[in-house]
Amino acid sequence: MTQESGVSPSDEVSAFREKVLRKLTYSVGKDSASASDYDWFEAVALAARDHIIDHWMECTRQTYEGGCKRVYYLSLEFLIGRLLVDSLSNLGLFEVAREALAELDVDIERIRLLEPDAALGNGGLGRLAACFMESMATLQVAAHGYGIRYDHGLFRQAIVDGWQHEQTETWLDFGNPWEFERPEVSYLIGFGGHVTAIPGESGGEARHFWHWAEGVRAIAYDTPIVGWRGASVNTLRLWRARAEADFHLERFNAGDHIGAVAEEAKAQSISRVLYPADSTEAGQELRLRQEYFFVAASLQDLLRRHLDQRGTLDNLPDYAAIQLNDTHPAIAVAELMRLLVDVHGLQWQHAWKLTTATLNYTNHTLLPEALETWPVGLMERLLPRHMQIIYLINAHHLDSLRQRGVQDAELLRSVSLIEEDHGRRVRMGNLAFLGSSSVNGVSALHTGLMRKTVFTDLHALYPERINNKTNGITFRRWLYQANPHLTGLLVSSLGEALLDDPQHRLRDLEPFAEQAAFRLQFAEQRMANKRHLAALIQERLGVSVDPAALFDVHVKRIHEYKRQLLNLLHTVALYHAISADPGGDWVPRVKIFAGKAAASYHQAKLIIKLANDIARTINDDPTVRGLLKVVFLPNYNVSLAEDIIPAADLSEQISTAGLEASGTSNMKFALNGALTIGTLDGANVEMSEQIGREHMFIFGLTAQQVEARKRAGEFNAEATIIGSRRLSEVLSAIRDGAFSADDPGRYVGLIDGLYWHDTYHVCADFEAYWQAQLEVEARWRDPEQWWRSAVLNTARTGWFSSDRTIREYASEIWKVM
Ligand code: T68
Repeated sequence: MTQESGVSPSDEVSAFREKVLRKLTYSVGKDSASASDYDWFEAVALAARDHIIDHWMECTRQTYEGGCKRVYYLSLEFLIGRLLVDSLSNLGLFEVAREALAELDVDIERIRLLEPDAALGNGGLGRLAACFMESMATLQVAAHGYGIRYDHGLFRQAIVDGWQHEQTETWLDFGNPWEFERPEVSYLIGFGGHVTAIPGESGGEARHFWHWAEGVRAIAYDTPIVGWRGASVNTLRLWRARAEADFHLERFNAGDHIGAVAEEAKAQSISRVLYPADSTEAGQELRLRQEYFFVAASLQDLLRRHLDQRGTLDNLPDYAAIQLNDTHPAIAVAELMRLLVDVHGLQWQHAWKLTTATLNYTNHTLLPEALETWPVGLMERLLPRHMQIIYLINAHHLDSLRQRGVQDAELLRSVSLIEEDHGRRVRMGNLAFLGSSSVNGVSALHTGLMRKTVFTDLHALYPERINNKTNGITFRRWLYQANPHLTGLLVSSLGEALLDDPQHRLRDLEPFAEQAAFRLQFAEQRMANKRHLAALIQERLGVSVDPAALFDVHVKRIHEYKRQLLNLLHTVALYHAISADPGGDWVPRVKIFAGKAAASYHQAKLIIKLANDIARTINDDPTVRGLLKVVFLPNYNVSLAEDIIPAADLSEQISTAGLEASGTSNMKFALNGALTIGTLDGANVEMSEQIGREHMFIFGLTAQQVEARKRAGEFNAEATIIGSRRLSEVLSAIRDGAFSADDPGRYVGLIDGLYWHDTYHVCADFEAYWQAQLEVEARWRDPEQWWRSAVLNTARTGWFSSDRTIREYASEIWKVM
């Protein structure tokens, strides 16, 4: 778990102990006799924070004095999880803290669990941002993360009678020991109103003035992010929305008490919750407000910092690189132009050069429903000046193409910033593309598809712009902290140096895969994790599972394209097979599911219910004799992932090929020694190149084959179903209510949908998946081969370190290395 494996020097331990006691007394206001576990947690966090602050100030000073270029990572999501062990471990203080607390009769393993997860993200995109922040601090890339300090992060998922219920998440209820409120760092962000212009002198450019109608204050909250061995400390600056005091006080004084409060509530709603449902018009508007709010505050903040230090904006791109995490901050293109032209008086062309040289954009999805567009009417109402700027960018863009001889009306339509077909809308992807010097995808396959599909025409016009940066994960959290057992084994085999350069040194593990004694130790370490997970399953669900069984794990957001349904069909097929031959030589398996569905995504919520229905039926069926168990663990989050992933034997990465941009849990599982069953989708493709296909279970249609079927309109699965007795029986059982006696019709629509329009090719891939699962069982029956593959998975996953990814961003996009 930490780099200090031996005993900690006793003076360090006693110094830390004293520090914790001081924090407990003077910051928490408790004495050790009356302190609750949470009080202890807070005291330890504050003690750790002191250590970080020393490094933090030093780093900030060095960056300032060194005058180096800074990276700004703009993201509407940072899925951080807990920070206590992360911070202590990166500071080399975890063992010190453990011993210091033990002397005080406090168990660090117990108090660490009291820290709530900072769940300011939905899934992979937000977790990637958190991994990147840690890697940037480790690699001493001077970086600021910018986002929103949501009062409520992603909802807490409760499973009631098998159905998902969303509950408000309250991570700030007991305060947040990691953050610093900076009331002095605040900006006024405008919305609405109108624009006036005065003509430029002697034919020059006109000057525009945006008279916004409503002002919301953005207040900074800073969290220090410490890198491995305290290498450097960067800042995550999150904005909280507050009503502008003068605004509502005037109304209040004028007697409009309700109006004044409403004003305040409206302003504060901007940072109230992560991603409000966007299916209603009101929700959409709030989302756009969030996007503009944090972009405007962040850009003002970084321009102020730049001007303080350089006195001019002319060299902005030499000292600042901004990365837009998906299109959510894409309004930055128009806002930076507005700040440069309207506020700082730069000429349009000059401003455009600076903007495009400073901004870069990462795309995370090609799913049409996830590509952001905003109604022109809404933009005009909320951000009237930005809409003008977007029109002007578009006019320059289309003019320059015509000048280059592009006449094709169809092409011009497709690369325009405005979509004309379904009511006029602003295409944020195109805006981000045009406003950036680099546009990247997150895996080789995904980047290739970006060029061929969503951005095909823009790519033809700007062939240099799209590039690939395959995702990565931070090994500090996902190996050292999540899996101390395995980390200990790796360190004792490869030496301490592994911890400083796992990306390259893990390869040295390869020869160990051939040693029976090592494979045994490897399996034993993982068995400890499996016992821990089994206990957690027992505690949370009351289901007992055998740690010796094959732990087959499918955890991620619930989405049709991720195909949890395909796994459930396999589960039922296996159940049928076991029931038909209960005395057969079956591989005992535990199917473990977890994940949240968007509150408004009915089909995904139905799939959760189906998983729970299937789990209940199978777990209660005595003929199965425990050979197959199914569990759905509620409230999947970063902390639960840290418990589940190190205990998995089989990692399910079975999305419809071409639809998962990258995936990152696939990397976490492989690093921890699980074998992957997966399609050739996202980063699975590169994983199979690194790890070797023979150490994974690759099956199913390729992205090309999926595309060909789509083009041919092959969505009707009837023939496929008729051709597979196994599949037919599974579908009939589910459809006819075998798992839903209380409501036999519950799954009729779901199953009929598969027959007539199998959008995600679940049926088409079913037989191949079944065969791949048979291979899994064959390998599992041969422990020598299984554990050999497992060790090689760990040994060959080094390339998926987010340190590697960040080095690529730093040298090729940001030019800071
Ligand atoms: C994920 N995207 C990709 N989106 O699905 C995954 N989207 O393949 C990839 O590994 C990961 O990004 C990192 O690159 C997301 O997580 C969102 O969370 C999201 C949120 C709001 C709107 C759209």
